Amino acid sequence: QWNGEGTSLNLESIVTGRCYDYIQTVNPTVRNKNCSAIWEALKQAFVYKDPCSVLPSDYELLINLTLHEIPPNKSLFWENNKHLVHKYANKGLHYMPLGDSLTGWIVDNLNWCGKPNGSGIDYISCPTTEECEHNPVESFWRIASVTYAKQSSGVIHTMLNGSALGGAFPNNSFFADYELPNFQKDCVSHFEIWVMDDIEGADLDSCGRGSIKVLEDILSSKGYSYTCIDNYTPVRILQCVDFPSHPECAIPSDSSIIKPWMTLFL
Ligand code: ENP
Repeated sequence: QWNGEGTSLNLESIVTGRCYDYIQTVNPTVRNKNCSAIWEALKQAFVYKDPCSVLPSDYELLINLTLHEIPPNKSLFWENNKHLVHKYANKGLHYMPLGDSLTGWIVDNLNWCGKPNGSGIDYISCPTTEECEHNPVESFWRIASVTYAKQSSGVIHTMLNGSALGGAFPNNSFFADYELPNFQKDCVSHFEIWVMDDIEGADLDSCGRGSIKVLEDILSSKGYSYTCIDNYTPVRILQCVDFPSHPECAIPSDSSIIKPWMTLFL
């Protein structure tokens, strides 16, 4: 019936299992979460409901039950580079994007929607956001994004894709629509923007031009200070793991990279 994929099979087991895994092994600083209540809160938001009538507010209980501190300076926002962001974030150890917080972790990459009859869950198909805005997955990420931005403090990091066709800072993105408007001015000290081109991609956007300029102007108009860095080296090195022989990833062989301490071994 719908154009999107149906509910992920074994959703209850995956969500509940991810929840226990998160609090016991991924991020044990998060304690005292009730994983069965968390599943029930997700279920009540969509099961037996019309999949085009689920609102962000239907997830309030779920958000409250999964909430924990996002450490200052550890928030990481992004568009169009999910894989790279999560490699760099390293399951919340290096940075904590929404997908590495308990709220995002339990449903990342999953799909879910209801139907008014039968089992109450549609495993065949779910509406896309083009078909209807108020679908269960879109509404979940909207309230999760707003809450995450409100909780974020200190230096806010943002990783954007300078090779993305729609622009590194696209219109109508979660970052533009639900996160940027919800930062708490008093809690945010600075923004750091990393514009990462794909290793084999075009340099379409970079600091100070195109859609990044639009983002920079929005931050300035809101009174935030920011730094913008093109192809931030630590992340570039991580990209090069997948392209070891690409010229872009060559390590200079001349003496300019020989540090004084290295001469001890020469
Ligand atoms: P996409 O389209 O590259 O990737 C969406 C995929 O990442 C979906 O599989 C989704 O899981 C998962 N995901 C993880 N975190 C988010 C998220 N946070 N979000 C929507 N999907 C998320 O990413 P988008 O749609 O452009 O979203 C990027 C946004 O995430 C940025 O605003 C960033 O700052 C934010 P599922 O369950 O849908 O299969 C917020 C919205 O953190």
